[in-house]
Amino acid sequence: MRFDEAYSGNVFIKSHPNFEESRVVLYGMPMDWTVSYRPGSRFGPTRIREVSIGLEEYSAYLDRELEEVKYFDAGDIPLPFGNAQKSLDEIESFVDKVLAKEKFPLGMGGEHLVSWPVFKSMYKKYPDLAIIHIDAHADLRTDYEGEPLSHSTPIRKAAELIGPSNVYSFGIRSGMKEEFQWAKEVGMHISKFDVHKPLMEILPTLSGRPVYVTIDIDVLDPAHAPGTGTVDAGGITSRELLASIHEIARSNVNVVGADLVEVAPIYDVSEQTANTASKLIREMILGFIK
Ligand SMILES: [Mn+2]
Repeated sequence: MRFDEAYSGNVFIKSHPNFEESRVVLYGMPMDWTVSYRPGSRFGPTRIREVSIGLEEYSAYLDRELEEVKYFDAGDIPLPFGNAQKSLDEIESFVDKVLAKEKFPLGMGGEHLVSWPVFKSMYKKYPDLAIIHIDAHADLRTDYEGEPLSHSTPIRKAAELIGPSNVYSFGIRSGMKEEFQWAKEVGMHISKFDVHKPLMEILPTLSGRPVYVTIDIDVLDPAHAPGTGTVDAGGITSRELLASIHEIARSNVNVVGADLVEVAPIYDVSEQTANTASKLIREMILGFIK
């Protein structure tokens, strides 16, 4: 992982070769060693980059072209296989460096636990940070079979770090009864099932706030995104997710970083998940960077 030259593997379409000149740093977090169900998301970032070659450089939604935003693809952070804590520490120190350079971190997972060290890093820089979390799962467990470093715990950790009233979850349709009860007790916002409509109501209340956006691809219905570890029926369409990204882009919140996680190419038989993810990344670049 170097900042002074681009990743030698495939890079996301149109990424800029120079780190210093770039506004955004795109990076992969190829970790899937705490998942409770199907592994494979460590290969997500690579596949998202590879299929990005099929994207148009122009966004008809935002009337912008990738040429208009300089972003540097730093490649995947080299992580020690099987060592969750050390991997998370590596991610945190990487994002610390990106933020020290005043760049916008745009991460690709990997399982959702990779967002936890990013939240920590963001919160150090932005003490009034809010998090917009778009996901099928609440991710509010304290542990999974006794293990607190699990892909089912990152939002609980985030809520405990930045305060539950600063975390806003959307699209949630799966979790333990206790997770929903805990959110209610501590005053954390959870919108069940839908994303776009509740987002439109919440966004004005976050006006001017620094906001980190974390998107788990499994918020999409398995019909739209089968290539993920923990599929869950009854999700939203890719059209609603795109509209939600655009709603955030058009709002007055100050998006300071974002990620897209849990793309697992081995379950993605016709590659619609990776192709969708790559379009989502394009829209995040063009929408979140003013
Ligand atoms: Mn998740």
